[in-house]
Amino acid sequence: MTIRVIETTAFDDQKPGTSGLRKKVARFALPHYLENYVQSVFTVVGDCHGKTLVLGGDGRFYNDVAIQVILKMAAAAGFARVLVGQNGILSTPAASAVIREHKADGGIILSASHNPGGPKGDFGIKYNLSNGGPANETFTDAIFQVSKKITQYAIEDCPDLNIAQIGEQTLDKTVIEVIDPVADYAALLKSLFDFESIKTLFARPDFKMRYDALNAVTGPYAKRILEGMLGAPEGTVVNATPLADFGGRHPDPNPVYAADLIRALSTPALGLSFGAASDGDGDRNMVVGRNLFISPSDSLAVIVANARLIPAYEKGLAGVARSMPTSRAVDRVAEALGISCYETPTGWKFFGNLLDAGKATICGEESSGTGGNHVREKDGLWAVLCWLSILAKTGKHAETLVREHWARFGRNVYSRHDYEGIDREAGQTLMARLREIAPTLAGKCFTLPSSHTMVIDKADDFTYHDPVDGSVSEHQGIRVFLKDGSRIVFRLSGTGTVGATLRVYLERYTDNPAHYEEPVQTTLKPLIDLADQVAHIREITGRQAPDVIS
Ligand code: VG1
Ligand code: CO
Repeated sequence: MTIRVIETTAFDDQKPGTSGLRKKVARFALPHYLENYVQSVFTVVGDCHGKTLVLGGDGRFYNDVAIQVILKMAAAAGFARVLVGQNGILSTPAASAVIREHKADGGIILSASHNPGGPKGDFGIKYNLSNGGPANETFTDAIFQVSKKITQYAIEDCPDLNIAQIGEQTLDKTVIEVIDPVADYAALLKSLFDFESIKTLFARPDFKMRYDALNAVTGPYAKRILEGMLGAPEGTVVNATPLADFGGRHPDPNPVYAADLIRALSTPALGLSFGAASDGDGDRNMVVGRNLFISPSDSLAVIVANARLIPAYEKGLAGVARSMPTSRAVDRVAEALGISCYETPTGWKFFGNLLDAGKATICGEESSGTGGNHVREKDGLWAVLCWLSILAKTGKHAETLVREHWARFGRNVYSRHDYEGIDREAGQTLMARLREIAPTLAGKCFTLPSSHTMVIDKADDFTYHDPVDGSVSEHQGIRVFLKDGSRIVFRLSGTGTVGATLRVYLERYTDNPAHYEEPVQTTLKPLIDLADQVAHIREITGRQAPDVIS
């Protein structure tokens, strides 16, 4: 076998964002673009001899091409073994599970997650460390530094490998092991939950579930686990075949892109009682009750409040963590349970240290991400199994559990407004201006179009001090706290690939039951108006309204 060393020139835009490097497929397909990045990752890994790498992706367009390139580069780098998902498939949580189960040194996950796919869509690549979690900022910064100076990369000169059959083969001195993408992950979930109890739920005549895999990677996982192991009727999982372009859909499980599912749960003739969906790479989840979209922040709080009903957590939780923009509903539960609640920046990589150190057992984000300490990624199907366990043990419907939760803890009414693909400079101007005025906002009184007045208590730019390794992450979002306990957060997305995406997170706490059934956007109207007054969103972005409200 010959290793070819290819001369290359560096690209200046290979800086990983919130979750790996994401670009349009056309950019990734440029000569040397993918190879430069992969070589930069291997350079930061160091001497790869004797090491084991896990490799797989969400099956989106370009997954098959990239898998072959990476296998050949991994062999050239000297890895002892590469565990690759059959046909190049591994969901993000399954990749994390495989890394941990096989004590691999790291893993490459090919995905742009919730971003659209297809030839005109997005592609992405992410490196995870030996704990199964996304590489930390020190590691991703190092990749970027190397990528700016790279001059050559090494690749085996050989035909493409057959990765359709499970089993081992060798490429030069590297063992390439094609693995069943579902097996390790399914076994791990089985060890955490009471599958017999969930089976009785599926046998109940008043329980009917729909799981929408959005034509993305979770289809085969959900089919095998829900319909195979848990006895859900065939047809429970819909859109179950992963498609390279997700069937033209946006694989993001939120009320806009999974509107069908929400409608189905409001259609009595279908007889559905519980709905769930996941994203492109299977780490996100959305849960829906009858006539009720359950906000991810509330879902996290309900899971934590009822965690003792799940075998893996029956002895209680060490602590919980949420990303800063996530609503503070879970904080109230943590307080009632007498456990710590950590607040981290956006992105799963910040939870890794807390999970490794045993400080947190369950973590969550407002963007439909929830996960436990069984892996180091958020985990869509795991979250759904948490819900199914709780439904099975309590015998209650999801919407009842949520309403009982509000009655006990009050409701953190919550919404996120996204302004997608705005002008990059406009986005930066808006944030820079906010950062500048934040220290002057305390005590300021704003009169809204409704004549309602609101007083700001304090505002800042969130800085995270990692309690485990002492690292500091600055500029993680502008937080505006109101005197009445409400909060607005502003930040720019780190996963978009076109212009800039402004995210505005709105949260208002109420323990007045009269508000519980009011439309969320109505309850939040004063905050929506205030956000525009403080940040001049319409004026600076030229947009009159958000593109996506979740
Ligand atoms: C978004 C979400 C964030 C999530 C990240 C990766 O990041 O807000 O909570 O961790 O996507 O999720 P951003 O920077 O665009 O706000 V996934 O499922 O796309 O890997
Ligand atoms: Co995802």
